[in-house]
Amino acid sequence: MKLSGAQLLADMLAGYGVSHVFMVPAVLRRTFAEMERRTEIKRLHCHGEKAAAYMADGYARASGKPGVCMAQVVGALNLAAGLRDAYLAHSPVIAFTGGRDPKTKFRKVYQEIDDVPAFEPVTKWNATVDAVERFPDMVRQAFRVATSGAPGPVHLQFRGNEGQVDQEEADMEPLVETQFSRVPPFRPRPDPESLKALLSILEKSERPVIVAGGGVRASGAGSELVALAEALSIPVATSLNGKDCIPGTHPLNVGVVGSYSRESANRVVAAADLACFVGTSAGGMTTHVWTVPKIGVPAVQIDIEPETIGRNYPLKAGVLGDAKVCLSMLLQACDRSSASRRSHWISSVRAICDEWRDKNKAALASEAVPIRPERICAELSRHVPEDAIVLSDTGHAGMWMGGMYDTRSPRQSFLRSAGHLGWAFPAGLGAKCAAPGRPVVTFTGDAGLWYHLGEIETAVRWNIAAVTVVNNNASGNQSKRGFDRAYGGEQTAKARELWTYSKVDFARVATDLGALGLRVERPADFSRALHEALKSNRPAIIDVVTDIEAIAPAAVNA
Ligand SMILES: Cc1ncc(C[n+]2csc(CCOP(=O)(O)OP(=O)(O)O)c2C)c(N)n1
Repeated sequence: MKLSGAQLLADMLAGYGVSHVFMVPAVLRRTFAEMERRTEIKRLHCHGEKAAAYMADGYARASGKPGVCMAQVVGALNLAAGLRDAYLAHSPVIAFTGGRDPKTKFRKVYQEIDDVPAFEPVTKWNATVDAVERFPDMVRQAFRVATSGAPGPVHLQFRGNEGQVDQEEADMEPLVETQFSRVPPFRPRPDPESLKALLSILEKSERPVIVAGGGVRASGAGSELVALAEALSIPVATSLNGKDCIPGTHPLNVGVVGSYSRESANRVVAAADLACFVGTSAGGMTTHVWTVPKIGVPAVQIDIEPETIGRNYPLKAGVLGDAKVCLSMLLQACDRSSASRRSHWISSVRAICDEWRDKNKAALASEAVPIRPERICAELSRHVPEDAIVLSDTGHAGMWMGGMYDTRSPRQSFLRSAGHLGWAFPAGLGAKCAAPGRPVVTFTGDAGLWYHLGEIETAVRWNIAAVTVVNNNASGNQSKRGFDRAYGGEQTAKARELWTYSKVDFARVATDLGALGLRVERPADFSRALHEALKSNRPAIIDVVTDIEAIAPAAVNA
């Protein structure tokens, strides 16, 4: 079949089920023209390449389908910067850029450097497409790598600063392997012996805890996780990335463990006599730099990546396989009568969780003005619809939402920035593109929103009806504690210049840009604003005026 690269690429992306691409022009221009002629794919041009990458990332995490973002040669590193969070979060993002032409490279071509090495640390696969005949196999490999194993970003650089290789023609077939159009394409089954060994340790333990991570959500294994925890009476802590694997309201859920966490989860994991890691790399964030649990505590681990099993904790048993398959096999084989061994443990776990709730009750219900962030989290726990996708930025936003927010239903999704401030707002727009039928509610600080404020205009232009809640304290006050320390305990007015901003009414900014802008100054008004925003079917910014002195509790209290 004689096709241009542009025609083939448009057909293949449609074949893989891509509904939106996020980019800053000008790259693959002919491909965009062919998308319009041949497909239903929406082509969203954004105000920055990093935001485009974050939108693709939010799209990918919300749907499990690869998110596609693009940039021309001079925007390539801006796009690479945006892949860093997807890489850390194991999110299947596919990035296309324009790149150097062998006919002109090394001649000081306008805007050009060798971008390829910069993609190396933020991708699972980083490759160049130099001949149009290679489009079909390279695109298939991009989807294969992005979705398989532990998912992650992929970069293809197309020849020509704008990827003009897409103009050329060849005999090509737009063959699509739909298996790789979403995560997970494979569900590897574990070795039965290794699973048996793990189960026997689990059954014998008296104070076990499961630590569930993003691998459980990627595998769609939340219900198997909950069923196993119930069958064996094992409390579940999650990483921030795995927060939606078990509803916040489930009696066995002790909360998010680690640094951006809930104190009850850290106390339970610290008191456990066995840690069972499932779909988590047990990295620094989830273990509060390998102190919760302490290294040396008996541990077992299930993961789809062989090199993750045992990397951070010496193991009594390790199992290689898909989380959903492993958990359902454990459920089938387990001896439910062993649960009685853990009744004491479950009572003390409940007491720890109740203590946390009592301790935070006042803050969660606070009527204070300016508003306390804990109250916003409590309002969100109560009023966000059961099928919503909730996103949280990092820093303080991650601490507040990791610790204080509860999902109410297995149908609710929770997506979080893996460390980059400013990720959540554009990621929320991408999530809404991926799941237009689901409510999307993003929680961010004002410093986080500032990064990609211009994307409010993108949301208005495409009527992306995501709701963004801004914890607006006119500062990046997570940094306050650190600067207090740096200044020997007391800050000067000059010191505050390092982390405070002007007071801005983001509801007004949003209104001026054509979105729905709502400002909330009193806690009692929040739920009405949230309902109005969700009902409006428009992009909405809820600007909440909060207390600059509110600092999230530290992960571990001595
Ligand atoms: C790309 C990036 N740069 C810097 C940081 C460091 N950082 C973490 S939180 C924070 C300030 C957060 O401010 P805001 O979003 O307003 O929330 P607040 O702390 O005020 O609640 C900064 C600068 C980061 N996480 N990511």
